[in-house]
Amino acid sequence: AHAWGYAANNGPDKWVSNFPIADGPRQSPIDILPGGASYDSGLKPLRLKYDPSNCLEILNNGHSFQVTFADDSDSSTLKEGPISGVYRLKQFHFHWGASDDKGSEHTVAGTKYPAELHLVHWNTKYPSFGEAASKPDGLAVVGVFLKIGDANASLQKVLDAFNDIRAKGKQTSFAGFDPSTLLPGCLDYWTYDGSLTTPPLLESVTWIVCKEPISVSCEQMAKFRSLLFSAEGEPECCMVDNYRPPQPLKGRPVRASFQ
Ligand code: BO1
Ligand code: ZN
Repeated sequence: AHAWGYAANNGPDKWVSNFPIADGPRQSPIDILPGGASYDSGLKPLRLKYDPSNCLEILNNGHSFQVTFADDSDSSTLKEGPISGVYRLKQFHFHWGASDDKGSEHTVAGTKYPAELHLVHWNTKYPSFGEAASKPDGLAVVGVFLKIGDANASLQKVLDAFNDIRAKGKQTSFAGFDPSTLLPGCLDYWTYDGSLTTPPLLESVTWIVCKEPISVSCEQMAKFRSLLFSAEGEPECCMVDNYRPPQPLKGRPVRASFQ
């Protein structure tokens, strides 16, 4: 059996053979139809508290790159919004396209953004990320769209580490980064119950998708595409189009925190 990926022979259409939950009732991402989302006045503002000293390393995992955080205390957390209790930040990563006309996982009335940031948190009512990842209320992922515009100075700090993580399996220390600097000015959001967007596709994610995109320059988007899916010594394969397309909503409600 071959490992999952984003190529024709192992991409999103093939995942169901090894991960039958790919056809499950609460899969992600989805196409968000703003007119189909209901404003819920009971949805609270997000409370994000991130400690830059929890930021540890940056890793090319062969599917994306991720920035990993120490999650052994409640110092970097997400509270309120649509969730109850305390969720800890574990990592953030991105999905992007081969060109600027595609790359996001969620879409808004069919509109694709060039990339999407995911800040991944786990519910501390469970003992670890691994245990939380299989529970219906185990994870909360904040999604932020990237659009082409002004260069993003905060994102540039991340991109400047890419020389050291070009190939799959490479990692390097990445200390002192504050992920709140990647958030849009307005934290209005849509929320729905969904899944991990990569195998194992577990149906454990409360999705919180910000309405407002952040800006990134086309030169910065080009830098994402300089990473490799491949490991050192293998034929070079650019890391692009590492997104899953929208999945059937199957009657799930999508709520908006804003009118
Ligand atoms: S996503 O935010 O839905 N794209 C997403 C997809 C997959 C994971 C996380 C978020 N996977 C998990 C892995 C674990 C790993 C964890 C934290 O990410 O299944 O093995 O420990 O990095
Ligand atoms: Zn993701």
